[in-house]
Amino acid sequence: MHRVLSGIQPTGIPTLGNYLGAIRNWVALQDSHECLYCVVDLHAITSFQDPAQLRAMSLEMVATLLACGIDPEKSVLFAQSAVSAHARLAWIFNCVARLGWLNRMTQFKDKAGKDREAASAGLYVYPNLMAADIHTYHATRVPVGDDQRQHLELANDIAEKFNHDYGVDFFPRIEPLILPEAARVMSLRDGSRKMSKSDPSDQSRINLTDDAETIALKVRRAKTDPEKLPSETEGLAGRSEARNLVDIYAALAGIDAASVLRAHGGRGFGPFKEALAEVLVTRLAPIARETRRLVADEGYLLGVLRQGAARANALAEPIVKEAERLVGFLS
Ligand code: AQP
Repeated sequence: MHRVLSGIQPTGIPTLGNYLGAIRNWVALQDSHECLYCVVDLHAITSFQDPAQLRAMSLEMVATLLACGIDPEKSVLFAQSAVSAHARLAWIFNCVARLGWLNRMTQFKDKAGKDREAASAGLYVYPNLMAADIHTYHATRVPVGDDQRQHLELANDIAEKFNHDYGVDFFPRIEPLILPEAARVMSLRDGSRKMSKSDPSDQSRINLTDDAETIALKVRRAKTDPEKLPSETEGLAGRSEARNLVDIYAALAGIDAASVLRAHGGRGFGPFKEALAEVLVTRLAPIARETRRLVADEGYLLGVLRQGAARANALAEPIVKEAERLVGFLS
């Protein structure tokens, strides 16, 4: 059975992008794989986080994951900072990865923006920590959105170089598990940018805790173009905003884009947006309700995290100890 690992940053309320690109896939994998899911707070502080806010967002993230269907009995659900093996292996990987490799990472360029000199060193080595998250458990399958594909290739390059440098076959190859539909959900305000929980504009995203009215309003205001919806997928070429809404509908309804256009093509965006809002509300309202219930029970959430950290530590410790021994550390 393949071991699965994935993580999510507690940097805001998870979005529809996180859900369609990653979380729903996490839920589906629980029955067929050994799954570890972590709230990656070490990654979160690569951009400054207010401490009280980070704590609250971490708990809300755990509540949301549980509300989406992560079962803490089946999966190991934990906070990254509670397992020191991640940071120890990340340091070793900082010394294995080459600067030239990191310089090619597009996420760093996107997140650092124009003022690259002011970005944290942590943001720069973020992909090395992500590689450590996975290799700490010898996980071989990683369910993520398409935006993380480049980081997974880097994680394989790091493992290969470690194995080569130390003359071992210790870290296995990993494969991404990316769902084709809605693998990359785009911003509602700009079809060329991905939907992101830390985007300054709340109108750019659907949060998993948005109520029905907010969802309807955001969808109504979503940027589109003056043309009608096409009846065939070829007609979506060069129309990133229209494609995004169609892809979202398709992913939520469990059908392909062609079927969406057969039902809604040839008409303006108005009626389609109404139908889309309805599908969104049907799917997200139960998640929002359950998240609210769980957030009120902090004791339960902390208990889930404690139990998850104990299980994660037991799996990680022997693997990272062995990596440290291979490197030549005395400890
Ligand atoms: N727009 C997206 N479409 C598809 N998948 C997405 N993911 C994120 N945005 C989209 C997937 O969600 C998982 C968790 O992401 P993350 O929290 O680790 O960091 P991120 O990729 O940087 O996501 P955000 O929402 O954009 O966070 P912030 O704003 O904090 O940077 C990943 O598997 C990712 O692929």
